[in-house]
Parts: sequence; structure tokens; C-alpha cells
Amino acid sequence: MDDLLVIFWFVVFISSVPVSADICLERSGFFTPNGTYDLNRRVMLSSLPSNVTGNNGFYTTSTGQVPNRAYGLGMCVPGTDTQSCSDCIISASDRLLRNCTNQIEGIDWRLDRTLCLVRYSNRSFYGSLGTEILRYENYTRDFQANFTDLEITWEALMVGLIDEASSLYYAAGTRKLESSISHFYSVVQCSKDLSLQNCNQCLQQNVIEYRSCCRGRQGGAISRPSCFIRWEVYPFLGLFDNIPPREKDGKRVSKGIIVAIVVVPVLLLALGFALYRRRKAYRAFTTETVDDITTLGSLQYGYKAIEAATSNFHEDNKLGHGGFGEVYRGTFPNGTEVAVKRLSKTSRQGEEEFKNEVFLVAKLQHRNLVRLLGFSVKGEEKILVYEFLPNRSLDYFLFDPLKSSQLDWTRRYNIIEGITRGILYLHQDSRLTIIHRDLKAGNILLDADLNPKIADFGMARNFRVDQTEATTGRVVGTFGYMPPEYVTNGQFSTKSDVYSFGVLILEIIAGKKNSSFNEKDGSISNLVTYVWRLWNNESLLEMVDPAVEENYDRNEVIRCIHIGLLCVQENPSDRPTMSTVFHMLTTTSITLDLPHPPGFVFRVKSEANPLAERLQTGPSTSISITCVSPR
Ligand SMILES: *[C@@H]1O[C@H](CO)[C@@H](O)[C@H](O)[C@H]1NC(C)=O
Ligand SMILES: *[C@@H]1O[C@H](CO)[C@@H](O)[C@H](O)[C@H]1NC(C)=O
Ligand SMILES: *[C@@H]1O[C@H](CO)[C@@H](O)[C@H](O)[C@H]1NC(C)=O
Ligand SMILES: *[C@@H]1O[C@H](CO)[C@@H](O)[C@H](O)[C@H]1NC(C)=O
Ligand SMILES: *[C@@H]1O[C@H](CO)[C@@H](O)[C@H](O)[C@H]1NC(C)=O
Ligand SMILES: CC(=O)N[C@H]1CO[C@H](CO)[C@@H](O)[C@@H]1O
Repeated sequence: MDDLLVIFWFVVFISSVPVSADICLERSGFFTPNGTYDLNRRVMLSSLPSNVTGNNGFYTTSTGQVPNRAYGLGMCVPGTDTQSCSDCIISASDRLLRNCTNQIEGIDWRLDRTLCLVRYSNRSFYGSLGTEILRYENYTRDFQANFTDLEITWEALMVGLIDEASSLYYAAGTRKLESSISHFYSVVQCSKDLSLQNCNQCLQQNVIEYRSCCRGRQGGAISRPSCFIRWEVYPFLGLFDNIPPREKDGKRVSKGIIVAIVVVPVLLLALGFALYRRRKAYRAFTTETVDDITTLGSLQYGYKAIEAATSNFHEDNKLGHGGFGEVYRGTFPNGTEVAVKRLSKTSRQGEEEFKNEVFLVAKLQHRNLVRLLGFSVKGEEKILVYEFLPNRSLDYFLFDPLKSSQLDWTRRYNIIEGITRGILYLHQDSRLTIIHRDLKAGNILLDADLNPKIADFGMARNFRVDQTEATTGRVVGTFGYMPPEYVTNGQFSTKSDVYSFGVLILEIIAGKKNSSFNEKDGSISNLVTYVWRLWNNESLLEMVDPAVEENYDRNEVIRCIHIGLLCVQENPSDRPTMSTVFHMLTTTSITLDLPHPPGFVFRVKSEANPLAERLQTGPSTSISITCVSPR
């Protein structure tokens, strides 16, 4: 019975012609501006932000008396923090008020730091399935990839997400293409006033719409009054932070089934969906549930427990010296291993400020960032507890003649891509703009499978989105990775991280440190300059680490070096943003600009300790630095 119903719905849908109504629905009629209905609508919309955030992200309400009563609905995707949800609802309401000056009904699926929905009408629409298309965005760029692979991947991802949304109203997930390193990222959401069955139907209609409007497109969105989908080839809006990719899991669903879904006509497809819903085979796609907002209390570790785990900070447990203090290995009684960072006591940060910062950083979760598990404070002593990664850091492999051969080109490429994703998340997708300020091989940790995870982020300072550049009186960073504008003027922005990232790419390819690189004849004393000279001589591949052997895709390597050179350009505004870098890496059809000469920095003198690489803050550090740009 269920199955027949689904097919029925598909037939109904196919015969209906989509109407593109955007956000103001004209079919419901018009009202007189400044009249009673308009007033009720405004009052109702202004009450939504607080009521939606106060009610778990979903709220319906109405204001005024029939016939001028205004009905409303507001919703944010699960896991959105209060501020972002409230901002998004306000932004959607504002747009509705601005654009729908006299339309009785309006609906806005808004993407503004998160995904939310605001809807108003003069009738009670709750529970009824609205299937006309409000809008579809059909991004102009075609995907330059194996088309079959692309279709199979897209549909398999959607099938899994729709199945999941059929019990939760919402799902976000990602799936890798077989034939490329790109992933599809997608979010599907139903309005929560619907029945789950209607939710399923509405979303399936979007899949069908996709086939007529948007096949082969890199990104797009389809909205109806009752549901919404969007997909991209990059993670957007921080909605994927806690979601593992599906490439491995996906294999459990037989390829034959997926191919059938792509090829067979729509009716069979509907049947397929219905049957699949029965079989629990789809659990293969289920994503992990998103963490709820962690409370500060649950992040706090007892100081005694930390002391015990590290045998009272015993030398034998010392892992090294990180950005702001010493790092120890700790083992809790249940066997859990952690990395414990004992912050230098010189930091003048107060306890409240420290806790706030920990709270913010603990919310940054991404598979390419080292996870902060918690903290501990006792008097002057401040401690951070991180996940423990067994494979130490990238520099340990990269600059060691014996270990570097473990990093073949595929691994190095995977590391470059992972670092890109991690920084992109910090810069743009984490709801705060976080500038790392000390990206370097030593701050890239490797997990058991040699996947990169960025360490030491976020504790320095964080920024609201509107604050993209700031100046600092103190220079914190590492020689060889610092961009010229930072060293000379103390200016830093996301483009400073891009510079350090460029150096890092070149180091990963060359297997050599930028700062201690020397040409045999002594003419060149850093890697960036050397690569720049090879670029001009068109002999780029000479720089590739001999440990990689001949086992690599020449075009891929050249493209990475090219991207590296674009990132280290002297003028920050010439450097690409991390999202551009990500696109350049994942979409080979994008033509890259020619790089301008790099800006770089070298040390003229440093008396105290010529080998000291780190320039930590402190009254005794005196530096003298010159910036030159080679011609
Ligand atoms: C509605 O009221 C606003 C301010 O009260 C006024 O500026 C606007 O002209 C009015 N619009 C109409 C159509 O009366
Ligand atoms: C809102 O109205 C403006 C001006 O009429 C228009 O340019 C814009 O596309 C509209 N936006 C939406 C989402 O309807
Ligand atoms: C909503 O407004 C339209 C157009 O004025 C009207 O025909 C309809 O009856 C109204 N609906 C309700 C429930 O008042
Ligand atoms: C495209 O991908 C499919 C499925 O992954 C594969 O069977 C086919 O050989 C690929 N075709 C090309 C031209 O790479
Ligand atoms: C969307 O893209 C397809 C090509 O894939 C094109 O045929 C269609 O006209 C586009 N639709 C819109 C609304 O741009
Ligand atoms: C249930 C609920 O939270 N209602 C609130 C909705 O918003 C208005 C105005 O902000 C409040 O007065 C209500 O208490």
C-alpha cells in the first residue's frame, strides 16, 4: 500500500508544471500595505527569532484576529547555535518584509551562516504539503568529471540523505566521487510541520527536478514550501563539520542498484525508493548524529587526574614543545590517551578569558583539526587536553631522509588536500573567522592513516567575520612561514595563513624546509626563491623530493607547485582565498593565473641563538628582518 501511494505521488508530481515563485507567493493574493494584516505579519515575524531559538529550533505561531490573522513558522537546522539561528531568522524575516511588500504569503529558505526557514500566510498552512517549486538555482559551471560517476554519486548520496531525513526531517552528508578526489556535499531539510511521509515525498520530487534542471552541475539548490535541498562540491556553512565522508560505507550498497536508479525511468525509481525504505540496507548511509552544544562543565578535567595521567608531568612523557607551552602524553586509568599541553605561565590571560576561549575552540570540530577535548585550571597553571595522535607531526616525516619515503605522492597530495580543508574550515566555515597565524609542518599532526590534522589553532585570537585584518604589537610565528606584511607591519589576515600554507605546499613537494634550504653554490638561501627560479626556467619538476621517486602524476604536481606559488605572492590581495585554493585543487578545469614574484623574508641577524626557529614573544627577543622581492 505504502509503495503504491508513493508511485501515485510521483505521477501527480510529474504531471504538474513547476512554477518559479521565488519567495513571495502571488497566488494567495495581495493585501493593503500598512493595514491590519501587514501589522500582524510584522509583529508575528518579530517574535520569531526568540521563540524559535527558545523552542529547539522550530516554532509556529499566529497573531491577530481572522480575517487579518497572520500565521508564521520559523525553523533552523539541527545543531545550529542560538546566535546563528537567531541571525538567520532575522535575516530571512527582513528579506520577506522588504521583498514581499503586499503578497499575502511568503516563504524564505535562507542560507545565512546556517540554513533556516521563515514562512508567513493568512491561513493555517501547518501540515499541508506544498510542492510547487519556489526557486531553483542552477549554477552555471558544469562538472568536468566522469558523468556516469557523477550521476551515480549524486543520486546515491541523495538516496541516503532522503532516507535519513525520513525519520529526522534533516540530513547532511558527503560522498566522494570514484573517479576524482572531489566530494559532493549536500543538505536536505523538510519543514517540521509535515508528516514524515510527506517529507519523504517532497524531497524525492527534488531529486526528480534535479534531473530536468540541473544534471551535471557542480552546485545547486531547489526549494519548495515544504522542503529544500542544496548540493555543492565543497562543504558549505559548517554544516558538515561532524560528518564523516561516505565513500567507504557507500560501497555496502551494491553498485548495480545505484546504476539502476540512475538509468530506469521515474516510476521504477519511485518503486525503488519505496522498497528501499523497507529494507534497512540504507542504514549504510546513516550519518552520525551531530553533537549537542557542549557545556563548559563537561570540558573541565580535574587537575589531579591530569597530574596522574602524565605521572606528574614526567620528562619521559614529554612529547615536545608546542606553540604556547610543553606537551605531554597522558594516559587515563581507562586507557584513553591524550596530549596534554601545559601553557607557559607567562600568558597573562585571566581564567574567565581562558575558559571562554577553550569553549569556543572546543566547538571547532573538523576531521582535519586536532580535537580539543577539554581543559584544566589550577591557580596559575592552565592546561589544554587534546586528542592524542600516534604519528607525530609532518616535519618528523617530511624532513627525515629515512621516513620521507613513507610519504609517496598520493599521501602527500592527500595531506595537502586535508590541510586545505582544515584551514578553509577555520577561515570560513566555522561561524567564526579563525586565523591560525602559525601554520607550519610542525603544527600538522598525522593520524594513524597519515591523514593531516592541524594543531595549535584558535587559542591565539579569534575574529568575527567583519574583522578580517588586525594589527598586533607582537610578532608570533615561525621563520620561513611568515609573510612579509606580518613581519614588517604586524598585519595579519586570512591571507597571512594563505602565505604560510603556500610555503607548506612547497615544502611537502620538495621534502625540504623553506628556511634551511641552501643551494650548493650558496646563491639561494630559501626554498621559495629556488622554486621561483625553477618556475622562470620552466624546470619545476627538479624540486620534487627524490624520495617520491618517479611515481607521480606530473600535471598534478605542477598544479600544486603553481598553487603554492600563487599563495606566496608578495601582495596579500594577489593571493587566493582558501576557498579558491580548494576549488583550484579539486577542479582541474579551472585555469590558474600566472603568479607574481613571491614575497619572502630572511633573517639578517639573530644573535642570541642562530638556530632558534621560533620567534616567541618575550622582552628579550630582538629581531631584525628585511623583506626583499626577487626579480
Ligand atoms: C506605510 O507606513 C510607512 C511608515 O509608517 C510609510 O513610510 C509608508 O509610506 C506607508 N506605506 C503606504 C503604502 O501607505
Ligand atoms: C528582492 O527584491 C529585489 C528588488 O526587487 C530583487 O532584486 C531580489 O532579487 C529579490 N530577492 C528575492 C529573494 O526575491
Ligand atoms: C487570505 O486572503 C485571501 C485573499 O484576500 C482570501 O481569499 C482568503 O480567504 C484569506 N484566507 C483566510 C483564511 O482568511
Ligand atoms: C566512469 O565511471 C564509471 C563508474 O565509476 C566507470 O565504470 C567508467 O569506466 C568511467 N569512465 C571513464 C571514461 O573513466
Ligand atoms: C540548468 O542547467 C541545464 C543544463 O544542465 C539547462 O539546460 C537549463 O536550462 C538550466 N536551467 C536554468 C533555469 O538555468
Ligand atoms: C512560547 C514563547 O517563547 N513565547 C514568546 C514568543 O516571543 C514573544 C515576544 O518575543 C514572547 O513574549 C513570548 O513569551
